Amino acid sequence: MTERTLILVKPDGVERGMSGQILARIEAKGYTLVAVELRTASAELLAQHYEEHVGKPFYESLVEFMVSGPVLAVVAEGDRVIEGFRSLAGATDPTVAAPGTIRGDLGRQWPTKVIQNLVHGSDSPDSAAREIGIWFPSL
Ligand code: RTP
Ligand code: MG
Repeated sequence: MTERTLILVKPDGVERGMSGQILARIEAKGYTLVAVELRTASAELLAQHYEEHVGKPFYESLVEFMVSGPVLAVVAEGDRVIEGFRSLAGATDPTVAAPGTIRGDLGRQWPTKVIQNLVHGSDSPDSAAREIGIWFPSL
């Protein structure tokens, strides 16, 4: 079933110059880019985006990291793209993410308070609809 997902290249990915190769992997998998925009997120926008994590021990560090530089916000479309991009991204912790995945190939452990793992991908159809509405209200 054709669907859409919200992908973010996080500040570590943009800063390390990996936006292009991450977009290339999304396209190589056969997904279509619907929207791509470089922007610096506000703490307010991130509180909406990471609603499920507000109040967790890592939340403040997560926001600090996510506002530390521009992110590349992407909407991608394709058959089962939500699950497919999560699979391309790999496990949350880049140290154990499988080789072949974005996090497994390009991520490494940083001595920071929060895991810096290059990308975000919506984790369900409900999350995708909610997150696309937050980042791209006109879509
Ligand atoms: P994301 O939402 O960014 O796609 O990542 P995810 O589903 O794989 O992981 P999630 O559990 O939703 O966590 C969101 C992001 O918060 C950071 N995190 N750091 N203990 C920690 O230091 C910790 N736990 C989570 C990561 O950047 C993670 O991707
Ligand atoms: Mg998540």
